[in-house]
Amino acid sequence: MLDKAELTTQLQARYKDIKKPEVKAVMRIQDEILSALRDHLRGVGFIEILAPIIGPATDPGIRGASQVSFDYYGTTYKIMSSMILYKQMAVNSFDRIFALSPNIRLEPDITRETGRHLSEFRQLDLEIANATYFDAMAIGEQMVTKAIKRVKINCADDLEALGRELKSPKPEFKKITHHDAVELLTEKGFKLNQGEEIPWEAESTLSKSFGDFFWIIDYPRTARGFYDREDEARPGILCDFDLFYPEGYGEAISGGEREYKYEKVARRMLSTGEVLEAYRWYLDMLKEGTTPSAGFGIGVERLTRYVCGKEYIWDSVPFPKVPGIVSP
Ligand code: ASN
Repeated sequence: MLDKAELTTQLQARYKDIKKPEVKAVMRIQDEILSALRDHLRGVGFIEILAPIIGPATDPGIRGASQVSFDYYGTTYKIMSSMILYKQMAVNSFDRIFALSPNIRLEPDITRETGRHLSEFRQLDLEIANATYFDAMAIGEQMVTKAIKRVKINCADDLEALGRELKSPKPEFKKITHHDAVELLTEKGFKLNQGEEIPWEAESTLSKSFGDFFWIIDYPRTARGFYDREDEARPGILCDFDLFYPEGYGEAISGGEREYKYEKVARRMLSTGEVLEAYRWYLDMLKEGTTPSAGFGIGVERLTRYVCGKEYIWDSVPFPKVPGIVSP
């Protein structure tokens, strides 16, 4: 990997690199991926809505990254770290919605070394009214499988130019619980705790050891945001999931069933030190009664990186914003 100074020099001259055939091939593939995802979702009854970019509150569950706040006519506003709260609002209007959501997360400098973090990225975020997390996972695997199929057909030349031999995923993908994933990784020598998120290196190791996409389900409450629903029959366990790429590419999708009861959300928020007043419109909505839902987001640049077989995520986006680096 280039060091910080070299990468800065490279990224500051993006106006040169963007003309390169390899960069153009990635952008054409990205266009195909976006069209395929949209076509698939419209075909199964979703409508596309416009994502919010700013608002009084945003997603706090962003694994150590910082949010960006700014003054909005005398009120503190946030740039969306994810539009999760708004998705829960949108399912009161339509049963199946999706949006291409731009997100800002100021990731720690060190995450540059993972090759899979950007401080500005987009996720295709969707939400389904009255659905279970298994319904959402089924949509996720069909959608990813379709997109890869279309890229293989319509972008065969670009894939070849990039030297990428892209395997066709074979749903249904294997599902393992967070509990079993931690045990498996402990056997491989990782020092992990059951109540925590799985660190990136461990995720990559798991992702290398599976031959195809796979799901980790049922994360512990202590590892996730207040919006993932806790299973009443299994206290401490959430009805949620992540999808992982094979070949060591790590996380693809993150989502779950949503907590929609005011008292539960307020209790979870208070337990992690959130100030309820900051989430006023959201809590007012829950108090009034909101539609239960499940959904997820899939990082567009990470999907592009996997499909194109790129080592670094900054080679999977036209205008990369890499943690710690100042560039166009
Ligand atoms: N988009 C994710 C979801 O739907 C949330 C996130 O990005 N943290 O669950």
